[in-house]
Amino acid sequence: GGPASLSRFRGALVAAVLGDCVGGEFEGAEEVPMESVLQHLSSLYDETKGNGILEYSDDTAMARCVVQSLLTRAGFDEQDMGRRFAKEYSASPGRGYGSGVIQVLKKLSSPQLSDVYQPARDQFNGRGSFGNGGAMRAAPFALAFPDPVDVKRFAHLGAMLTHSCSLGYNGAVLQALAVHLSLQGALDLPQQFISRLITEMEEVEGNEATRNDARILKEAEKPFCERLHRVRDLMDRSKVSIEEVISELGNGIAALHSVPTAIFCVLHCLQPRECLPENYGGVERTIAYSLALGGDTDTIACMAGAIAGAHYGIEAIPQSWIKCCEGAEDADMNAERLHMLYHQS
Ligand code: 8NA
Ligand code: MG
Ligand code: MG
Repeated sequence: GGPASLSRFRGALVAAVLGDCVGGEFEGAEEVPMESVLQHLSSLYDETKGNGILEYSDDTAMARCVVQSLLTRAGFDEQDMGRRFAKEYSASPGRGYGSGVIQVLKKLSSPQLSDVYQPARDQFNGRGSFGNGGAMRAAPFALAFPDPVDVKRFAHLGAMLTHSCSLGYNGAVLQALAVHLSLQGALDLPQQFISRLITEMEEVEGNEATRNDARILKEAEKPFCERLHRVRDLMDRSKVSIEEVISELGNGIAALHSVPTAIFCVLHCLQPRECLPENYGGVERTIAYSLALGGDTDTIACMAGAIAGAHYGIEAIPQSWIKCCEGAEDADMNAERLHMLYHQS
């Protein structure tokens, strides 16, 4: 489809859910042979196997709250979004939330709370979380607001409800920007795509808060920019091993060690790859490759899925995958509603 077509919206929201559901199998695994990934994925095509529904985790649970809040309020409302996170957590606490963020979610349910951003600021002795929990639910911001200024602003504020460290919320801004650009068709020119992300993040990271957090955590002055340059270097190489990707970009629960990684997965899988079945389309390649990196597989596949889905569209997603993933059909319906909201504003 053309820029910001319905197919791209549906692809983004549905593939994010698939990445989360399918990736749960390998979450936290240190090494994941591609053979195991392909075996896991092959069972999804076989509807006769009836291997039950793959459940979604915190990634999708929180993204659903973001979507519902944006749709109900027809824009960003931090009180409403915070309340939805808290309510969702108390209704299903067993979705695999990070161990720190649980404190925030409990405090967010207090009726006495006067500043909805305060619980997040209190995390980790006042330094805030740098986990990828803000980034994993950032895609819907790109689907609600056509103007990149709004995408950046609201992805930042939406992440701040749980992640007040710049290495956390800037990961959410980067993820939302990647989905925004992909939705416009920017992945047709991969070199320009990565250059535009670097240019945007130069500005996003060009402030005192980022410099300060980066210094404390002994990272480069503009941590995400530095990682995006590594992504560009890896893109330019004809052969890259999984081990190199992990050591250059990471596969962990920090936003810095997973958002650039997810972006790389999408870029690397724009073309067929030797290690992946020839009959795989782009979304299948991207999700399979993300899982083979190990580590925080559900979240990396969820973020890569959103970016890839916005590029290839819903037609690239196998129906049989949608049928075995909890929440995938809901995501498809919500994508249509977000598409309307996006084109209204
Ligand atoms: P979070 O805010 O609790 O952060 C995740 C973890 O990162 C924390 O529990 C800490 O260990 C560490 N951390 C974050 N900020 C700091 C800091 N300033 N100082 C020291 N340590 C820090 O949770 P989240 O919402 O960011 O979740 C991140 C990931 O954890 C998600 O992928 C989610 O799925 C979850 N998770 C991951 C695994 C896994 O094995 N990869 C397992 C269960 C849950
Ligand atoms: Mg998860
Ligand atoms: Mg995870």
